Amino acid sequence: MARTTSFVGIVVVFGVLAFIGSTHAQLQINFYATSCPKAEQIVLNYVKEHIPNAPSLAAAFLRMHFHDCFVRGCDASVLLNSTSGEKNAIPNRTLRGFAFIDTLKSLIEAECPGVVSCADILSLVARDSVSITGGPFWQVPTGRRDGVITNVTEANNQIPGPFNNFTTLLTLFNNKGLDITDLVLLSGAHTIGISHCPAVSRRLYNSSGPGGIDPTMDSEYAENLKANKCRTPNDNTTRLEMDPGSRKSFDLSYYTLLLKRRGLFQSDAALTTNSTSLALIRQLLSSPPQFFFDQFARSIEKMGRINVKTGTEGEIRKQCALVNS
Ligand code: HEM
Ligand SMILES: *[C@@H]1O[C@H](CO)[C@@H](O)[C@H](O)[C@H]1NC(C)=O
Ligand SMILES: *[C@@H]1O[C@H](CO)[C@@H](O)[C@H](O)[C@H]1NC(C)=O
Ligand SMILES: *[C@@H]1O[C@H](CO)[C@@H](O)[C@H](O)[C@H]1NC(C)=O
Ligand SMILES: *[C@@H]1O[C@H](CO)[C@@H](O)[C@H](O)[C@H]1NC(C)=O
Ligand SMILES: *[C@@H]1O[C@H](CO)[C@@H](O)[C@H](O)[C@H]1NC(C)=O
Ligand SMILES: *[C@@H]1O[C@H](CO)[C@@H](O)[C@H](O)[C@H]1NC(C)=O
Ligand SMILES: CC(=O)N[C@H]1CO[C@H](CO)[C@@H](O)[C@@H]1O
Repeated sequence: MARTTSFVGIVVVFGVLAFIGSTHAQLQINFYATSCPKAEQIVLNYVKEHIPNAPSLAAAFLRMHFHDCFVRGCDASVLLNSTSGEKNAIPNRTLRGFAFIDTLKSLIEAECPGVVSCADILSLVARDSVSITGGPFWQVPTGRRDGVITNVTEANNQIPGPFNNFTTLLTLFNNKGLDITDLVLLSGAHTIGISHCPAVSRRLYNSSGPGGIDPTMDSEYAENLKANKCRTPNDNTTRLEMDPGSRKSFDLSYYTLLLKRRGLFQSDAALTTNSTSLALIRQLLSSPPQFFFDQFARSIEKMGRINVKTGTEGEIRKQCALVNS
């Protein structure tokens, strides 16, 4: 019995080493320990100083990190100013906080010029801002390099949208090496932050149920949103929470709402349409919140490794909004 256990242990250790060795050799914890020892502290201090004044930015950076990683890997391509860049993509239109990242980058440049990538800065900001607002903490191995290409079409095609069904969502996640567990857990990010009416109007006004309401949405909830939030089908400015009453708190209530048919987007509701996904939601809800935090951390660390550029690939940008000239 003991022998079997240690044998399994050895196989697991070797498996993990082989995995790390083959796919992300150069990302490492505290990559900047000698080249810019204060980098991670500068990020954390800046986040601590500014996020408490604007807690909703924590959500903005979590989402920005996701959008970055899903297009060309986590390479800060989302931060580039370019008329044909990702910032111009449909899902980007509501991204916020670019100036925060640009200023933080300039502070780090002043400390160690040309050393710390914008891709790492964004990954660290996302982690620290969620963490200081009471959400989970996850490891951010560093050593990412910045990309030089940003392509609006890729962003529109590869970032999941609020109208996607379960199959499409899973396909888009699978395309990035993420699985059904990652889809369910990372969607839990919608426990914080805000959205705008265009992401939900079709479910309220232009669907197959009575009053144009999507029959998969709780009708009382839908009526309430129509009366108090998205009062017209074309409202494109009103903001609404995905997790009403709890949008600043990283907790399980997003999943509770899904089971009450009060997920805001079709893509949220879609997570209850597959039995495997539904079972996972139930498991999250019947476990202590720490289980959600741990599983979320596991999935977002995985997301942070998508197609990263390391070594001599890409560049270390001088300004996050511009490719080096
Ligand atoms: C599963 C597919 C996903 C879809 C279809 C989706 C879609 C959306 C949409 C439509 C919004 C609202 C945008 C607006 O109207 O302002 C939003 C907000 C948000 N999303 Fe997602 N999302 C998905 C997954 C994720 C993931 C994986 C994360 C992060 C790990 C994430 C984090 C967020 C956050 C934090 C917000 C609030 C942003 C803010 O307050 O500014 N989402 N998402
Ligand atoms: C990038 O674009 C933003 C918004 O248009 C602007 O505020 C910022 O100054 C630009 N950054 C650079 C380096 O051009
Ligand atoms: C952007 O990506 C699309 C889809 O992959 C591709 O067809 C297009 O040529 C790319 N645009 C540029 C400017 O590279
Ligand atoms: C999901 O959406 C895709 C693309 O819109 C569509 O082709 C597919 O038939 C849908 N799948 C289901 C099960 O509804
Ligand atoms: C409902 O959606 C269809 C298809 O997207 C569109 O043609 C129609 O104009 C919409 N109706 C309303 C009232 O928005
Ligand atoms: C939002 O709606 C207003 C008024 O209907 C319209 O003028 C504006 O162009 C819309 N904005 C976007 C981004 O669709
Ligand atoms: C749920 O999704 C998984 C992964 O795609 C799939 O294997 C399974 O057949 C789906 N279950 C149902 C009931 O659709
Ligand atoms: C933050 C940002 O750059 N948003 C842009 C997203 O794309 C639209 C056009 O589709 C631009 O108008 C926004 O400025």
